[in-house]
Amino acid sequence: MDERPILVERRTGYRIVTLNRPQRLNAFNEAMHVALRETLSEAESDPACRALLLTGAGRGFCAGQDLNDRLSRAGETSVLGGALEAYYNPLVRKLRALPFPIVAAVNGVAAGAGANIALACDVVLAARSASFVQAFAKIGLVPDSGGTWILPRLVGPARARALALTGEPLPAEKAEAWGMIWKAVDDGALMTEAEKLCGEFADAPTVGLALIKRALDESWDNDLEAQLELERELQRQASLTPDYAEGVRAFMEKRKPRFTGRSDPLR
Ligand code: T3D
Repeated sequence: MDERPILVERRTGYRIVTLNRPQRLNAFNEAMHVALRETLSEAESDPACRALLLTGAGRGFCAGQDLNDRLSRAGETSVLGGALEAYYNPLVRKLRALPFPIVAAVNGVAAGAGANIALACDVVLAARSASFVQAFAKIGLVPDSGGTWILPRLVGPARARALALTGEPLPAEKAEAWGMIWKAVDDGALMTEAEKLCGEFADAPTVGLALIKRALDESWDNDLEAQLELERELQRQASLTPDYAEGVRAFMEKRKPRFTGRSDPLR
């Protein structure tokens, strides 16, 4: 068995990143956090990487924090906060800010921070057998990794409250019906569908997609006036990319565009 906590497979234009602690349902320990951080930074600095697929090894996606690391020998628990500041919060910020789409392929249970890290990705596909569990309330904690921010925005306040307060698992199909994820797919089709999507993103106008991510994220804090201003500015930036020129040319010539994903402005 491969002992590395994060596995990376390079494909043309994208990378598959696998959380790899299957015996603990891919729960996070420090080594996994550090390896994931390095993996995301490497992907970000590689201009050939234009999308990323995040999934889990074995039967789970991720069970959040490894609780073995939270119990001392004396049977006492630890005071928390430090790990959020050092690892979980930077991870969520990074996933939201990466300048290309992140597809989560949720292959099994996603619990605690594992659920909210999946929801921080741009497009969430889940196997029909998967479920999402805001497990925090069951152990006396508060949803973290952005859960209290993103859940009400995705499913509305009533459902977010009940999910967070009960810690009840939400099956993938219901998550799709509630608008919490993009799609629930047959278990056997999950990776094929997720890779197909990443392949499409890898051929897409990457800078434009990064600007779309930014526009949607910033919209939560903006009124309409501010958002219209932001759209004007981001559209200006998008229009300077070679991919915009190529997109219009390809449309007029009735052919498939060949996007480079580059940002160098036209002169
Ligand atoms: O710094 C901080 O600590 C703050 C940050 C907090 C972030 C958080 O994520 S807090 C929430 C932590 N996560 C949980 O509370 C979830 C705990 N796990 C579960 O509730 C259940 O395991 C699941 C609902 C995820 C899945 O249930 P099930 O029945 O499919 O599997 P299982 O039998 O419970 O688990 C399989 C194995 O994985 C089992 O080990 P074993 O008995 O086969 O040796 C289980 O102990 C282990 N496992 C599952 N989750 C964790 C874990 N081991 C350590 N930590 C876990 N989180």
